[in-house]
Amino acid sequence: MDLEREFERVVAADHRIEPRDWMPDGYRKTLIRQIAQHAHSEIIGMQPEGNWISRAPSLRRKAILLAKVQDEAGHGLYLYAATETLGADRAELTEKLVEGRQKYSSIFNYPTLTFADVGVIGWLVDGAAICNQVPLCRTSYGPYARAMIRVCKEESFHQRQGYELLLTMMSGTQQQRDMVQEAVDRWWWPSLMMFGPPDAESSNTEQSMLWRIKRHTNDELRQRYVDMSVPQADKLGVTFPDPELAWNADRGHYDFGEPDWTEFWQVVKGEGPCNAQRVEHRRKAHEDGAWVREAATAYAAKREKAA
Ligand code: BYC
Repeated sequence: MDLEREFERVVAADHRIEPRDWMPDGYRKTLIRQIAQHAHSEIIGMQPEGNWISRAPSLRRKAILLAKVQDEAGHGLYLYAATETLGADRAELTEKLVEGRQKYSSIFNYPTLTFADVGVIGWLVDGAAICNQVPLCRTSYGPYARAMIRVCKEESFHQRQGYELLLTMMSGTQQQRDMVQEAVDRWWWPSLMMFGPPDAESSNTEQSMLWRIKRHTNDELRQRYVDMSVPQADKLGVTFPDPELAWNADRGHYDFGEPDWTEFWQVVKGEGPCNAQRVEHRRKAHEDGAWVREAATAYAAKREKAA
């Protein structure tokens, strides 16, 4: 009982819960679920952009994209390490991912059809990620909060590279401008879905807010993201495919239309355009990497024996 009170006191005081502190089982389980989903998203998220590394239009763009995709791998690793501080087993989490028993972000189940998608992912997808993850730097679990600080720094760099790529394309030919607009049209609604279902349908938000794992609701963050993105779109010279998007002076926010939640749940259930392909690719990469894991384990064992 004292332990529970101490846990509540630490959370209420906005201090951090650390790995060896007592925590309720539900808190541990929710964290493992959210952080694992986040880690899987970073790792699966390498695929849509990785698809363009070999076809980047210049050496500069190739080097930038390679570095960005590598950063996402790094984010996945910090996050898997954070789940390990909660007692999760990394290999088990990967198994759950490839068997479709654990989720990853819906956004990565859409295809990247043109090079403009690389810019739009940087701008809109990393932009949504930042909006969602900056508050997570104050999440109540210490290792997750600290991982988020570094991740957010890198994500903001990613967002700027995406925006810079798009600014370059927008000052090019009409065909390039059309490519950018077409990519924005495809990614806008899926990027709004990244924040999760509407608050009324979000099964975890209430408890996660009480535990200060989440600091804002899904709808609050979605609104913040729309408000942040509209001026950026204006500056870039593109529009969002939403006839209901309009400034509401009374609310001091943009009004916007409802994402297609039927599509969202289909994608979450595994029926999006690229779900099967993404998971299969991850499964194969994991299998192909077995010899590296075996060699690393054998090397570590040999060093331990020698020491
Ligand atoms: N996609 O109760 P809710 C990145 C699930 S990586 C799929 O609101 P919660 C990046 C949810 O899991 C982006 N599933 O859930 C990487 C729950 O199902 P379960 C990833 C979704 O957890 C590379 C159910 O729906 N970012 O940015 O309170 C390159 C009900 O939802 C989604 C993170 O993971 C979705 N979009 O809130 C570039 C951030 N939304 O588990 C960029 C950390 C919801 O009960 N995560 N679901 O079966 C979070 O902040 C929260 O987990 C969410 C969802 C806001 C995503």
